[in-house]
Order: sequence, then C-alpha cells, then structure tokens
Amino acid sequence: MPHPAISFDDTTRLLVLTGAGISAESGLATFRGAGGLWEGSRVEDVATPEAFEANPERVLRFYAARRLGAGAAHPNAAHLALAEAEARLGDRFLLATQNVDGLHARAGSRHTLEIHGSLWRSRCSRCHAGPVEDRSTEIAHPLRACATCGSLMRPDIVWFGEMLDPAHEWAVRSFVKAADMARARLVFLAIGTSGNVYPAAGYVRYAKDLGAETWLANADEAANAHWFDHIVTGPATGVVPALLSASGPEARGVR
Ligand code: BJW
Repeated sequence: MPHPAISFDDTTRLLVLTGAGISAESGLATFRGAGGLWEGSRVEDVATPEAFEANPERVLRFYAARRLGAGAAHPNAAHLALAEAEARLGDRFLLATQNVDGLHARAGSRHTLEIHGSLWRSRCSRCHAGPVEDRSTEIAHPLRACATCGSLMRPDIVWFGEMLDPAHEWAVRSFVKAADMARARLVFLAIGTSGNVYPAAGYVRYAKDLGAETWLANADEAANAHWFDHIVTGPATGVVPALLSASGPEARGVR
C-alpha cells in the first residue's frame, strides 16, 4: 500500500498545527501518553499560574529539565519535511506549533507561530519585564530574580487559564479567511497532537467550516478526530514526509 499524500496545486494553502508527538521521535516526551507525567502530576496540575504560585521551584525545575532535553534533541524527518514544504509554498504555508522546544526553527521553519510560547525565553512573573532569552538548565537551583523588580522570573509559556497571544490567533484566522476569500484550496494538517487543548484543538473545525480539507497524522486516536476528513495513523517521521511530498500520489489507504 503506497503512503498517502496530500495533493497540491498552484493555489493550495497549507495550515499546519503540530503538537508534542512530532518531537517524540527526537526523544522528547509527550504530555498525555506513557511517560507524560511529571513527578506523579498531570500536566494540568503543573502548567498553571496557580502551580507556579504554590511551588515555583518545582515548576521551574520542570522547565529546566525540559530545556536540558530539548537542547540535546535534534529535529527529525517530520520537522524537516515541514521546513521543505514551507520552502516550496512560501506565503501559502503557515505553521502553528503548540511545542515550546524550538525544533521547528532549528529545522529551518520560519513562518511559525509558537502559540504556547517558548522554553528558551523567560519573563517576570510580576512586572512583565522581558521576555529575555533563558537557556538555564540548573535543576538544583532554578530560581531567578527579575533584574527590574526582583520578583521571580517565569517561563514565557502559555499555561492553562492564560490567554494565547491575540496576534497569533489573528494570524491563524487571517490565513484561513484569506484562502476562503481568494477561493484558494485550503488544507489543514494536524500532526502529533491529542486534540485535547483549546483553542488549538478547535482550529480544525474553524478551517473545515471555511472549506478546508482536513488531515490528521497521529500515532493514536485524537479527541477531535471526528472533524478530520483523512486520518493517517503512524509515527510522524514515517508519514509526514510522504504526506507532504509534492509529487506524491493522491491519498489512498486512508479513512
Ligand atoms: C505521535 C508520536 C509520533 C506520540 N508521531 N504522533 C474550550 C473548551 C474547553 C476548555 C477550554 C476551551 N477553551 C479554553 C479552555 C481551557 C484550556 C483547555 O483547553 N483545557 C482543556 C484541558 C479542556 N485552555 C487554556 O487554558 C488555554 N488558554 C485559553 O484558552 O485562554 C482563554 C481562556 C482562559 C480560561 C478559560 C477559558 C478560555 C491555554 C492552553 C495552554 C496549554 N499549555 C500546555 C503547557 C505549556 C506548554 C509546555 O509546557 O510545553 O501546552 S498544556 C500541554 O498540552 C502543552 C501542549 O502544547 C498542549 C497540547 O498537548 P499535545 O501537543 O497535543 O500533546 P499530547 O501529549 O496531549 O498528545 C501527543 C499526541 O502525539 C498523542 O495523541 C500521541 O498519540 C501522539 N504521538 N508519538 C505522531 N511519533
């Protein structure tokens, strides 16, 4: 059975949403699968402003350990395939990633919205100084004081209950609307995400409502799977390069 592939024409616009699963084969743990727990806690109990207020050291150790892992990891074939698709499509390509690991940029992606922030920046938890670059991996002593007000620095990460950058939301919606207004073919592709966390999990519905063809490439079931026209089950490095191969055959063997 040939690998399924998305068909592209000269007008096709491609909106991609990635999640932790695309970095799994680079050696980085996902959030909700096996090994996705942090010291016995669910991600919902660690990645919140309340968790930071209650025990900042614990939360900062979590992010220092994540920097250690992400710094040692390398982009894989799926990250590289997205960078190559962007090089072919130019402005007709947009990548929104929920990942904070920076691997898309290291693979060469440029039109990327880091909608949940970045591991590699911190900002003040009180006076909102920053964000500033932060490459610290000191798990034993993770606390840092803001140079402006002396309060604790925190990762420049979007936690549960916090707003995403409105400019990112606007960029996603504008990309979809522009395709609709130009009557261009729009393809939405989600990769390696469980479809549990909003607003990202709702992008597929928004795109589909405006006529997009929707694809999901994931290792397992996703919570929002019912909104996808095509579901390709498998590891990202195995399926994404074929899905994006410009000259690939029309999709076959997918449901
Ligand atoms: C492979 C693979 C391989 C494995 N190949 N695949 C609407 C309805 C209900 C609730 C809400 C709603 N709108 C907002 C909310 C509240 C909340 C929310 O969504 N809650 C849900 C739990 C229900 N959302 C928010 O609070 C967001 N803010 C917001 O909306 O502000 C406005 C507002 C505020 C308050 C109330 C209402 C509105 C902010 C969300 C921020 C999420 N932040 C986190 C942590 C920080 C980042 C970090 O530390 O890295 O982001 S949570 C965590 O989940 C992380 C991820 O980016 C995110 C998504 O996880 P992801 O990427 O999908 O990973 P997994 O592990 O879940 O799945 C991996 C998948 O990969 C699996 O399916 C595997 O099968 C697969 N896989 N190996 C391919 N090799």
